[in-house]
Formats: sequence, structure tokens, C-alpha cells
Amino acid sequence: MSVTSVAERWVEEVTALTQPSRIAWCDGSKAEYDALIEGMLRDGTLLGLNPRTYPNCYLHRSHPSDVARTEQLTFICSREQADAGPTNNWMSPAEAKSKAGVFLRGSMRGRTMYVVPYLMGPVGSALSRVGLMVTDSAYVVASMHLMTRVGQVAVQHMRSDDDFVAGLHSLGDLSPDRRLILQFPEEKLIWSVGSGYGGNALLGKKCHALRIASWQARQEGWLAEHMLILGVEDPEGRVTYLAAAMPSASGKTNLAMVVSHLPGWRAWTLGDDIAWMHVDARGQLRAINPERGFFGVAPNTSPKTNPNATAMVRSNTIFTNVALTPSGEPWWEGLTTEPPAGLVDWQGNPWRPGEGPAAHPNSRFTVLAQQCPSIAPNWEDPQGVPISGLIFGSRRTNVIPLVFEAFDWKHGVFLGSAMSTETTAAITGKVGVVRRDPMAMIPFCGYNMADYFAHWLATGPRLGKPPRIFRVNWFRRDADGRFLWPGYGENMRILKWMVERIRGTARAEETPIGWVPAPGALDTTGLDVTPTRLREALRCDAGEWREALAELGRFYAQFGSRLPAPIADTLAWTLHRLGG
Ligand code: SAT
Ligand code: MN
Repeated sequence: MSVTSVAERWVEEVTALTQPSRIAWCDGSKAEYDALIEGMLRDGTLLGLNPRTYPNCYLHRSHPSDVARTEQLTFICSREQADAGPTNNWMSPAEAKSKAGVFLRGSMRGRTMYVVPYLMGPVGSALSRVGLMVTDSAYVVASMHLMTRVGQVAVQHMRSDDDFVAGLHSLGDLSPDRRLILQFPEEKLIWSVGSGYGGNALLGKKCHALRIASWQARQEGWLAEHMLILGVEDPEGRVTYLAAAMPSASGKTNLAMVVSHLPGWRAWTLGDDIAWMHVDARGQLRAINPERGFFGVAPNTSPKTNPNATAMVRSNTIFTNVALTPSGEPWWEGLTTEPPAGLVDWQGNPWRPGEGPAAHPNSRFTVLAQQCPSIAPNWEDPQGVPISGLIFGSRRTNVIPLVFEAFDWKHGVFLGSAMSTETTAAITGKVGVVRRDPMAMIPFCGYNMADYFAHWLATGPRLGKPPRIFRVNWFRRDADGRFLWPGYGENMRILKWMVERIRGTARAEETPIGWVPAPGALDTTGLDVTPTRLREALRCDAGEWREALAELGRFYAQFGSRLPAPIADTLAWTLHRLGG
């Protein structure tokens, strides 16, 4: 392995700090992956699953206090606090390094430090970026093999000696009291200590591809977003590409892999979590998926809700914190209607019904994207795919209609900035609490969110034909608490309407908040939803909206004069249209 001198120097620096007993440079080969797995099977980090029904699949049980992202311990360490903005935790770079330095000093004594050069994005793409991380966790290295392109290929994409994001990761002692996830955007640097969990520890993912990349994207004029990418193919074989932002554990993976019940329509998967989008020379927005695999939520993944994902995790998959059946197969809530007898829970204890979930609600699978039956043939196209529509979706029991379309780019940016959602098990803390989550980026935007809105607004005029922007909410319920829309595969009907809107053929009705499907415009053939319930799902309730927008105004207020005027104006304009 040969790296640049700047990279070598940085590795020396972190070696001096963490004092590993051994250093292993990772080349990303299959032999290396196999050896990592072997070692983890030997030391108990991994359990082998049934080799007949789940070949090359493994189960990892994490420390019970290390099962999700910990946002309260995540900091943007820009030089100026105002550049991190009011929605991020901030620490000065000096304070952050001195605090975390205490946890990192000597943290790798007796351990191996793996040096992992990784590429985010397709091989050969000018849009791809390089990272160099060190870690003392074999589980993290094996996961990086599945989630990124590891090895010399990464180094080859460096455009200069220091063209990489450096990431220092150590498990430390896994105590939440000695855990910090630190981003230093000005230094292209990440320090993460005290957690082995995906979003905290696979530094290519949220820390690099979103927090650091969003900072770089603003400076360089592109977008790093928490978005899936999919292609919708119509019966004539034409494919329309869409990108969709949704909060963690709110159906992104399911939508990315949706299986259509509409004859002739199908979806192709290009990514399930992150999209890097550039405006090309012709003014077309194009997206690449910087990742190589999927780190998806297991619970509720089943042949009914996501047949593609269920098939894709039957081999070569690392499961984390799922339950285990007596025949050595993984199990999670929702996989089958009845839990099998004799389950062992995610912590390795015998499980009895009524004892709470057998799999952790944020249990995960990690698997190469190429294993997905619906993976698009062009998913690694170095040019990316042209995006014709953007979707903002969140999880809301009320207020937000099933689907509606923004009037234009500016209005769409406003709708994205206005998103709020009910929290899920993907973060530590209470589940089901409504919180603001603009563009599903509240945990991931590496800079002041007011500047982020301004950056989005400024991108519109650079686009020849800006993508249409849609807002969706699969999670609206009736007065009895029942979902108004069946979701999952039926969401293809919504995608079809979007494609037809993009082509100018679908009918819509104007409401104060945007264009809603006109009666009959959504294809409901063969669907068991009454017109009354569909109307209820699509309804804009002016009273509810006025209340929600008053709350939104309080959220915006914290940005002070940094909030772009078009956002404040659109809020006032919408209130006026709602009779407020
Ligand atoms: O942050 S993770 O990548 O671990 C998963 C998520 O919350 O989106
Ligand atoms: Mn995510």
C-alpha cells in the first residue's frame, strides 16, 4: 500500500496518540475480509449463522449501551460557533481535541490499528471523494469493506497530497461518558471515540459523506444529502430518476427497493441513504451514491414490506443486534407474524414473548448493494444519473398530506425546510416525539442550517430544468389511529403520479400548500382504499397547518438575520393563503 506523504504523516501522528500495538494497512481484498471475519469468529465478536440457509452471514452483538447514533455527543467543531449554527452541538476545535484527547491517549494499547483508505462514490467518477480512517475495531473495518470501496483504488482518486478526509476512530472503553463524535470541517477531520455503532463509527457514512461533505458541497457548489436514489421505469421502458430525503428508520430503504403492484411499472435501486448531487455543464442535476452497500434497519423488513431486502440479506451479510433462532438464523420483529420458539434475544439471553422486542428496534443488516435484486444496472455510473424529482418525506401522524407538489423550486426548498418528524430508534432518546428535521438533515448538516437553506435556494437558478419537488407522508392516521395509506409496495402509485407530473400528464388541484392529486389522478386500481379515506389522507386542514406554521416560525427565529428572506417570505405567504 502506498499513500501520500501527508497521509503517512497523519497516520504517524495518530499512532503516537493512540499507541497501538500493531498497525495493519488495509487493501480491501477478499482475503483481508475473510481474515477479519475469521478473527472475529475466534474472539467472539461475531457468531456464524446457519451456513446452509444464511451462507457467509454473521451476527454481531454490540455493547447494550451502544446501539444507535448519539446526537447529544456529536459536535461540529468549526472555528466559529456561528458557522455550526443553532441546530448543531458545537465545541471549539481546541476544546474538542483536548477533551477527546484524554479518551484517545493510549486507547489502542494492546490493540491493532487498522489503516483504511476508502473511496466514497463510483470508481472513476470525478464526483467521488477519498477518506483515510484508522480504527481499532475489526467489525468497523469489515463493515467499511461492505459500505465503501477500500484500498489502493481510494488512493488513486486523490487529486493532491492532502485530498482526503482523515478519520480517527477508537472504541475507547465504549462508555457513553467517554464517547464523542467530532467533525472538524475546516481540517477535513473526524474524531470518533467510545462507540462502535454504524453512524458513529463507520466514518465514511454520516460523519464524512454528510457532515463534512455538506460543508465542502456548499463551498464547491454541490449538494450532499440524506437521500435515497431510485429509478422509476414505466411500461414503455423509460426510467425517471428521483431522490428522496427521509429521516433515519422512516422507510428510505423500503422505498429505494419498492416492488410495484402496477403492471408494467418497476423501480430500480441506486442508493438508500446518501446522494451527492452536482449541476452538470448543461444545468442538469445529477446524483451519485457515495456508498457501496446498505446499512439498513432489520425490524419490519419482510417478504411483504421489502421482498428485495429480504432476499438480499440471505447471504454475505453482517447482522447487528438481531435475535437468533435455534437453527442459527437471524430473526427480528415483523420478519414473520409469529416469533419462532426458542429465540435468543439481541443481547444473547433466552427470550420469552411479552418481554419486549427480541431484536433491538435499531438492529441492522450490512450488505453489498450488488446483492440487491433491484439494483440498477447503472448504479455505479461515474456520471451519476439525471434527477427529475426530489421528495421530502417524514413520519407524521397528522397534518401532512400523503403527497403534494411544490409550486416551484423556492417553494420546494421551503417545504423541505419546514419538515418535522416523529423520532425513531435510530437515535438514542425517546421514540415518537415530534421534532424539526429540515430535509431530514438536522443530525447531518455540517454547517449553519440557515446557510444550508440559502445554498439550496441558490442552486435552483443554476438548473436548466429544476427537478419537481414533492412532499410525502406515508404515516398519516385516522381518528382511530389506523394508517390512512397502506404504504410499502403501494407507494409505487405515488411515484407513478410524480413521474406523470414531471411529464406534465397527471392532474392536480391547487391548495394553499401545493398541488395535490386531483380526484382520480392517483392510480388506485385494485387498491383497497375507499375514496373517503384517500380524501382524508390528502386533506390539507387549514387550522392544523396554521398551528404547525406558528411552530415553524419559532424554529426559524433562532437563525435570526441569517435566515434567507425567501424562506421567511414563503412562510408568511403560506399563512396568508391559509387565511392566517
Ligand atoms: O446513522 S446510521 O448510519 O447509523 C443510520 C441512520 O440513522 O441513518
Ligand atoms: Mn440515514
